[in-house]
Amino acid sequence: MFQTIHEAKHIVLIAHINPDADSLGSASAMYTYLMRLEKKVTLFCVTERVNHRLSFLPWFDKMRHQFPAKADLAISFDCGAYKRLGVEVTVPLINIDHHKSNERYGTINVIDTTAISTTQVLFEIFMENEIKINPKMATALYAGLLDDSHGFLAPKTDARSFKMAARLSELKAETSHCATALFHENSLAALRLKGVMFEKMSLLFDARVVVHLVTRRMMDHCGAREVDCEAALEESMGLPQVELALMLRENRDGKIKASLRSIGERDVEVMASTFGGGGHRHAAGFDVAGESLDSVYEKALGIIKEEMR
Ligand SMILES: [Mn+2]
Repeated sequence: MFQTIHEAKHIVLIAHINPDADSLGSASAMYTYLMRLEKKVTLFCVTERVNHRLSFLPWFDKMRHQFPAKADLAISFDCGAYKRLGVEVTVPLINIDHHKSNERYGTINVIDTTAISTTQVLFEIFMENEIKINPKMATALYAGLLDDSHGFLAPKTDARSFKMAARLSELKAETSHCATALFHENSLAALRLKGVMFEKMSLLFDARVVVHLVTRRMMDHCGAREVDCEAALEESMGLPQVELALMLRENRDGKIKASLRSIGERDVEVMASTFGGGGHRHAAGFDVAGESLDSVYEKALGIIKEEMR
């Protein structure tokens, strides 16, 4: 991987569609490293309205939404599926990720499915190769760790996560800044949407399954963004009996976006894959084009019934 990087002149760092702190944090840390190597670097993300909570990440302002024509290498971060890149990549591609469902679409694939975040994959590569992690890089790497571990609450959180956090803290990561930006800042629109979502939420199978159906109308009424839905979904997993949660949302592009969450033995990645989606055991998703919310719901319910039988 490093030889390929050293030989390249203009490198594009790709964060996935609707990027999260893990994808963008990984790209940000790599950006700093490549600047040190005096490379020409472009931070690319096809999504134009990126979640503003992530604006604390170094190089956020450098993000571009046009893929540069003259690039000779691309590196993708946290993109399990090729289509999540949101662009046709015709140059050599390094695929750095931790999703079990990764399609291995890269020229070089650096995938560690035991890692809790893509920033953990990158952090360990930097450590192994004795690459100096400065405070900017430490903050970006910590952001991905914090977000993907849901603030160190996710079941996958372990000694390896805490060791990484400790090391990044020593390296001057702005840990409390990351926590505030990712978990404490709230918009009025997001809070309003949460209220509406919990009012409309249904509980099925003796309250072991939560369903949120989020219409375009609900989103527009609250002025909420697509990313604002996720918080309510996560919170509903805290209900005492809940083992599985499904959220279906009408996206602005007309697609139906499904998000699944589970705890314990239930594997939502398998469920999502029956719809051509992917993700992790406890958090997965898929999207469907050309169908109504109700028809996707009916199909998803069929799969859930199978699962809960
Ligand atoms: Mn991730």
